[in-house]
Amino acid sequence: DVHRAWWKEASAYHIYPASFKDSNADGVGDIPGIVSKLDYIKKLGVEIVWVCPCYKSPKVDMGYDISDYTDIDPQYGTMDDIKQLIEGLHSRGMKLIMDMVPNHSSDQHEWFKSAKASKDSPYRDYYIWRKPKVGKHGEKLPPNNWQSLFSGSVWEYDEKSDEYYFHLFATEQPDLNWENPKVRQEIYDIMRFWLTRGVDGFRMDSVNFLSKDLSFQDAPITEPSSKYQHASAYYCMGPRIHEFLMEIGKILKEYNAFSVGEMAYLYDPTEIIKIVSSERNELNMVFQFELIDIDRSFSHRYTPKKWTPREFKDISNKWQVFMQENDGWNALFLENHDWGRSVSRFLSDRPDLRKVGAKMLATFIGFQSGTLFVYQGQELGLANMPKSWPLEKYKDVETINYYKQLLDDGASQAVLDSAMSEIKKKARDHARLPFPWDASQFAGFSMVQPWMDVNPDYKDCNAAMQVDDPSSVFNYWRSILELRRKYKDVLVYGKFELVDPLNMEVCAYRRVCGSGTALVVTSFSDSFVLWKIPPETFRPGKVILSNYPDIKGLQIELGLRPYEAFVYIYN
Ligand code: TEU
Repeated sequence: DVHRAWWKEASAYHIYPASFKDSNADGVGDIPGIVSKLDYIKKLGVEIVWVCPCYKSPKVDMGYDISDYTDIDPQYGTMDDIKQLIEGLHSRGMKLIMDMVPNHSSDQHEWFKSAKASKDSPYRDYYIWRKPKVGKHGEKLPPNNWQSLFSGSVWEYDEKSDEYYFHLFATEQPDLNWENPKVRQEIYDIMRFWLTRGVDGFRMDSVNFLSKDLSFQDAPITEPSSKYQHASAYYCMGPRIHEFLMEIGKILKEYNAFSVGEMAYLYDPTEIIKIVSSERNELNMVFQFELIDIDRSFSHRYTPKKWTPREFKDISNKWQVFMQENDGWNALFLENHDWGRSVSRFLSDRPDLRKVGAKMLATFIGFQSGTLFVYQGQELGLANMPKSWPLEKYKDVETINYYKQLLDDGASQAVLDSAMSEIKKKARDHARLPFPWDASQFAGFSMVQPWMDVNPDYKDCNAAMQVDDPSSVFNYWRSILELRRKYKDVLVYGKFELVDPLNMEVCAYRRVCGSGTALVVTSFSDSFVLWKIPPETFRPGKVILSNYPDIKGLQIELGLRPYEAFVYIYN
C-alpha cells in the first residue's frame, strides 16, 4: 500500500511573479499583486502555491540570477510583502513554496564580485575556475567543448586572473562550487532563513546539476555544425549528487518542509527513485521532463521531433508504474514557465478545438498518480502568443541567445525559418505573457503597458469570464481538483493501469483502489474516432466529468469526438 502524506493529496499552483498581477502600475507583476488574487487561487482548489524567484536580481534570467538570496527584489516588493503572502496563504489553508536556486548565483552577487576581484578572495573557491586550454597557435581556449544551456561555451574568460569560470546558463549566472563545504553551508543557511520565516518548502532549481564530473573532459561530438557540444552526461547527477541531496533533505526534514527538485535530462527512474523513495529522505518528488521533452531531441529543445499519442501514454505509463512499484512519487505537470503552452504544443490551438483540447489534456494528466502542478493560465487553456508576432516580441535570454548564435554561425535561411517555427511552438516566452484577468485594457494585468505584450485573444479568454462560466476550462480544472479530493482513495492513492495500451489515438487508463475504480478516457485525435471498449471495462457506472456536454456513458463501441475526454466511476 502507498504511504500516505499531505503532499501526495495536495495540488499546486505555479506562479511566475513578473506576469501574474501588477499592483503598482510599473508594468511588471509583483507580490502584492499575488496577494490580491489569493481568493482566485483558493477557488481553483489548490493547497500549495509555488512562486518563481523574487529575490534581488539583475534579472538577466528573470530572477534565476540571484544577487541576494535573503532579500526581495524591489520590483516584486519587500520582505513585508512576502510576510503578507505567507499569512494570506496560511489563513486560507494554503502553503507557500519558494524557488531555491542553489546551482548558480548572479555575477552581481557579492560572492562573485569578490571572487572575480582577486584570486586570493575567500570567495574565489565559491565558483569553478580553470586555466585556459592552449590551442595549436598558442591561443587561449575554453577548458572543454561543453555547450551552455543558453548557447555558446559554458566557460567565460576572465582577463584579470587569466582563468575561465564555469556557467551552465547565462554568462551572468556563474555556477557555485558545491565541492566547497562553505558554499553548501551558505545555501543551507539561506534555506533555513526562509523556512524560519514561514515558507513551507522549496522547488529546487536545476538541482541535479549540483555535482559535476570534475575531470571536465570533452563531450562527444553530437552536433558537428556546432562549436560546443551537449554535455549533460557530465554535469547531471555527478558522483556526489546523492550526498548533497541528502544534506538538503536533512534541512528540509528539520522543518518538515515540502520539496520538489527540478531535474532536466534525467529519464532514468532508477536514479530518481533514490531521491524520492520514502526511506532516503532526499526530496519528496522530482520534475523529470521525459514527457514534455517529447517534441524535442535530447540534446536541444529547438530540434523538431515527431511524436505520437502512443509515446505520450507510454512515457506516462513508464513513470506511473515504476513509482507505484517502488514506493516513489511523481510530480505531474504539462506546463511551466520554461515551455510553450500545452494546447499549442501538443494539440491544436485552433479556436474551435482549443477549449476541448485544453480540457482533454487536463483530464489526461489530472487523474494520474502524483502531485499535480497547474501553471498560471493553464487553468484557462491559454495558448501561445500569436504566430504572426515577430522575434522582437520575445524577451527571454535563451530565445535571444539561440537565434543570435544561429546568425553568428551564418545559418541558412532554411535553418533560420525552421528555428523560428520551433520558437513559435516551444520558446519560454509563451508562458510568460501577462495573465489575462479580464477584458479591460491590458487584460486587467496592469494599468500601463506591461513588460511583455498581452495576448490579443484576452477579450475572449480571461479569468473573469471563465470563473462565472460553468463550462469554462477554469471550472473544468476546478472539478478535477475537487474530484481528486472527493475520490482520494482511488484518484490519489489508487493503482494506475493503462487500458487498451496499444491504441494509437485513445489514451485511457484506470485507477483502482479496493472496490473503487475510475476509468479515464482521452482521445488525442482532432477528428472522430471509434473506440471498442475492452470488455472488462464495460461495466455499469457513471460519468463524473466530461469535456462535451451531452456524454451518454459507456457503449461497447464508443464514437469519440475530437479531443473528447471523460472520467467514469464504476458502481
Ligand atoms: O531550468 C533549468 C533547465 O534545465 C531547463 O529546463 C531550462 O528550461 C532551459 O531552458 C533548458 O533549455 C531552470 C529554470 O526553470 C529556468 O527558468 C532557469 O532559466 C534555469 O533553471 C536557470 O536557473
